[in-house]
Amino acid sequence: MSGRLVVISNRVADPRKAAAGGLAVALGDALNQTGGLWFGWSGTIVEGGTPGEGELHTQQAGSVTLATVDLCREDHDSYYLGYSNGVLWPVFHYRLDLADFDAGYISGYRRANQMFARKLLPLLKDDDIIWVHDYHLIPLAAELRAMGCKQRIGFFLHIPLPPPLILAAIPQHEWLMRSLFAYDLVGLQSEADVQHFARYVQTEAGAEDLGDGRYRAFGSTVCTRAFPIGIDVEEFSELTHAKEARDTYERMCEEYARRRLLMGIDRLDYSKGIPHRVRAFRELLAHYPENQKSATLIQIASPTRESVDAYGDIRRELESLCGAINGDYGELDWMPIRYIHRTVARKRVPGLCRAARVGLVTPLRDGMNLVAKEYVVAQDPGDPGVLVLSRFAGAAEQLKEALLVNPYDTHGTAEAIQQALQMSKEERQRRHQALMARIRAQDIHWWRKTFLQVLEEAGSD
Ligand code: ADQ
Repeated sequence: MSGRLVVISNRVADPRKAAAGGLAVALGDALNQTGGLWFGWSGTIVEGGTPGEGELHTQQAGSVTLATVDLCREDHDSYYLGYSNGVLWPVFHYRLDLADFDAGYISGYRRANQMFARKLLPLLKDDDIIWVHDYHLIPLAAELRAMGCKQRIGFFLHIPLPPPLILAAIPQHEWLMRSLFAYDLVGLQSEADVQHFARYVQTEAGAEDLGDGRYRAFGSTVCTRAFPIGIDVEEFSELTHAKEARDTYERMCEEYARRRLLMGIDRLDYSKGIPHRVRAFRELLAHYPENQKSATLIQIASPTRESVDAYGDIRRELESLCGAINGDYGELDWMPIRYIHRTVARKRVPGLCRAARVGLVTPLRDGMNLVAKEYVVAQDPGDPGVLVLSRFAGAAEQLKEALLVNPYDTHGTAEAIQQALQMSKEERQRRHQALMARIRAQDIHWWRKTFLQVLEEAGSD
């Protein structure tokens, strides 16, 4: 890469810390190589602060500079809770019913993006390459350009881009999509997302298709491509064989020696389809009673965005559903569902995955879904478990050897789980091998390198 890398995302992680996770580590690698800058919200909310104002903090993490800005309560509530997580997140996940189009939010979203641009601009160098992440920051490049920023700027959307008619329900849809044309490159998770982008700009904005993913509209040209995000396969394999994961695996095997484990691990988000999954498990018990007393579903759901109403609703729904199933089917020595509302230490996740005969990854809609890839990597290649994957996860475009399901179809999902539980070892091995090859070929390092390479080329037109 010719210039310094500048990463901008809503939250910033110290890449030196182990708990930072795959994305922070992968971006941290690239930032370290170029002595880069990572910029975002500090996580601090200032009560009674002035809207559009926030203190800038800088900190050195090895050769990487971490620069973060505080948000006042009003900006946090409208930019983060209101517009990002109350409008963009639900609509981009096709949930118009959950969107709260309160007119007040958009001004806070713009104000926070303008402030980020204002604070970032003096920190930039002429040959920097800027990489903006996710739906919180869609208008950031347009704000930077309005302030005279000429550097190459790329954007990656971690969540799905919905079809044009769904997008058009957002009152500011045209402004949002126009904002994307201030970037040199817009990266999306899947080919389906790229098609939605192309259809939107052609039908709603009369864009000209210049070929090779390039579109001209709103007086600018942008390049759009799919860059399916991967995981750090080496790091996750090492984690799988480290002490904490091995201990977890052994404890699970001991505890559930007479059972077959099914596992789900997600943030407790309505996009993840957890109640649908639990209903499919109930259907499995009802329809294939041989699984009663033998199959146990462990569902770990970490608390997330609890001050947004829809998240309280899903929590209550799940608690009552799990309670009802355990009440109806449970025995003195067997509970069908173990529901745990907590974040599990990252080091233990591979051990849990490896102990599960079936990995249930059944979102109603998901940009990619990294749990699907983690589950596969954590398996014992000699005796692997089976991944049951929603066709509506971005990962389904790559992971074709999983058992693909429609999570809205409770009966169909139950049948797939039964098929997974009965699958021969040879078939499990064959599928696992093919999945591993795909996950390895497009890991997180491939994702980062490919995006940055295309961004450099896109900028040199
Ligand atoms: P998320 O919606 O957060 O990410 P996902 O891709 O599944 O979803 O990543 C979640 C990560 O958190 C995984 O590494 C997983 O192991 C971990 N995790 C989840 N629940 C946990 C729990 N209870 N305890 C411990 N760890 C837990 C968004 C998009 C996705 C996209 C990613 C990356 O919504 O579609 O794949 O960004 O682009």
